[in-house]
Amino acid sequence: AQPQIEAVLEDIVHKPYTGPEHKLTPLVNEHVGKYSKYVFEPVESGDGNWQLAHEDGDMKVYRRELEEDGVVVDPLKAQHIVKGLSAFEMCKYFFDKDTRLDWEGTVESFKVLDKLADDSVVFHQLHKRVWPSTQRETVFCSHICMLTNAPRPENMVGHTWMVCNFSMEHPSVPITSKMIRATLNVGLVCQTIINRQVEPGQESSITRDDVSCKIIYAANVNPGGWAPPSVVRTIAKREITKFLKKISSCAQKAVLEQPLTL
Ligand code: 16H
Repeated sequence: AQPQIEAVLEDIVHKPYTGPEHKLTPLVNEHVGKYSKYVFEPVESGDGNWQLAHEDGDMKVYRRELEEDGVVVDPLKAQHIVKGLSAFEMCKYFFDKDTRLDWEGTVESFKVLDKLADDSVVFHQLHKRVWPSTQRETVFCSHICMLTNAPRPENMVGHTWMVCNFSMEHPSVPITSKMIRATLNVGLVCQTIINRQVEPGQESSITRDDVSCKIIYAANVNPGGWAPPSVVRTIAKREITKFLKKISSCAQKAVLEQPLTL
């Protein structure tokens, strides 16, 4: 089945949410192009290296144990299903910096370095120090877009949305010896699932009670320096689980009083 899956993933195309193009458009396209395919590579039927690390209700967290130069860089992938909101609403909420600190437990503070367009922003983040290791910082570009031709789960309505966050360098924040520069590539892909039959043309009758958001979250983290493997693995599993739970409940609350946007 592998060549077939590859052919399907090859067809995925991303469309900018708002545009216009900017100086980092080629870099964004390169990352989103690669990551949008990577996120959909199946964990269950793949090369067998993915292990289920944690399961809690609809949430599943998988990891592949991997070390580079002695540093743990385990790829992580998670799936979750969140009731009462759409794919667009979830991605919008994850992308929105103004509510980030409501759910983001790993960040102490952040700064916008560059607003490239409404759909692309560069950030500098200071992460909370994990005792006893050195504090981490990150510089990354965050981009929100729609994916076309992505594999559709059963009972999906509307479009596939994605937020892609990838580490980059920025002249205004050189690497210093005070902190360790960690690097991450993250993809959050969301699709709306409907739990009742809707006749074609009746889409406007869909309400919040009818929908759930299916999330696939993939993260490749390099802590940027040696830390005890067991510590990194424990923290990674704990933080990705906490993150999924927290952002799900915060996003559900945030959209509660608003009309559904599919
Ligand atoms: O995606 C998450 N947060 C985003 C919004 O703040 C930013 C993130 C990002 C940050 C920097 C660069 C690119 C992307 O996307 C939620 C993150 C959830 C945590 C995932 C697992 C973290 C594993 C940490 C292991 C580090 C060990 C530290 C050494 C002791």
